[in-house]
Amino acid sequence: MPINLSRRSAPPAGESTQTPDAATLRQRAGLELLEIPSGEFRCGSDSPLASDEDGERPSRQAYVEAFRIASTSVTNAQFRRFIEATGYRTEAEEFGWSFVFHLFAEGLDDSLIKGTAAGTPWWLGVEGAYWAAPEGPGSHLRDREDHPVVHVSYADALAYCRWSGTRLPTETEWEFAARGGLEGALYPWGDEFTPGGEHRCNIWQGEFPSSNTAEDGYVGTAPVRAYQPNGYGLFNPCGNVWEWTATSWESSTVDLRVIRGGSYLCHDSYCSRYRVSARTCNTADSSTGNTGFRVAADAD
Ligand SMILES: [Cu+2]
Repeated sequence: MPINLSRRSAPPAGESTQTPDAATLRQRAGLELLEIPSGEFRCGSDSPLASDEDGERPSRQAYVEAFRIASTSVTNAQFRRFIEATGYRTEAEEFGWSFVFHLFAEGLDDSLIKGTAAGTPWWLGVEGAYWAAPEGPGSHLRDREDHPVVHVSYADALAYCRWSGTRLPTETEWEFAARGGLEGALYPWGDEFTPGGEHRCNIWQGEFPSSNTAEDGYVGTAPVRAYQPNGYGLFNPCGNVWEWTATSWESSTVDLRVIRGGSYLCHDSYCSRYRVSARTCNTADSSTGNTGFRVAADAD
């Protein structure tokens, strides 16, 4: 049987193949994003619990265009796909270390501990800690494929976004989506922290920073789909891990980016930023065991 040897369909030599569009990139990355309608809302909070210092209070009127956002933060499995496709090295790997919460570093050799973070002695700089070894050398992701990727810097998050046809949400988009359509509520599910005695997010219970009773089910990260989603279908916007946003923190000469949502380390005795309106920042090149990210994209 004759075979067709024509090469007409091959690209002419020297001509680069077309870059796939964002939707194709997202599909290749295995990402499906939720569609968030445009709308106006009160961003921030006037609650006595809200922080003036953080710029959480007073609330202000805000408008967001329709956009898309992931239902969960990026998982270890999703991030691995990116690393395997690109060979990308994260900033934690380039620097050779990352911040690990002290209770998770207990078995490590002292020689791996570079020191503690100023003012937060429970953060240890651990040599060899990075996304695939979140507690340093010898640690692994077995049983945590569906947990949020951590030890990723702002630049790492942007690199993943470029590869996956996405972007980081702005802070305002993040809050609008995290509110899930509720007006002025403290949390993504309402005003009561544990409705009917049921935990709805992953923060710290017990004595911070020495003992976590894990009453909510988790000492460290939880699977990204733990607990119920909010009204827009977002899982864990609050608690679990902090999420990088595209927004710059006001009045700073270094590159500080707003992070939102709080983490499994939030506890009222030290940090109650697990409210949906709460905000803080980190230096863009920081990586820690409690910060990840959630991707977004423009609407069509
Ligand atoms: Cu906190």
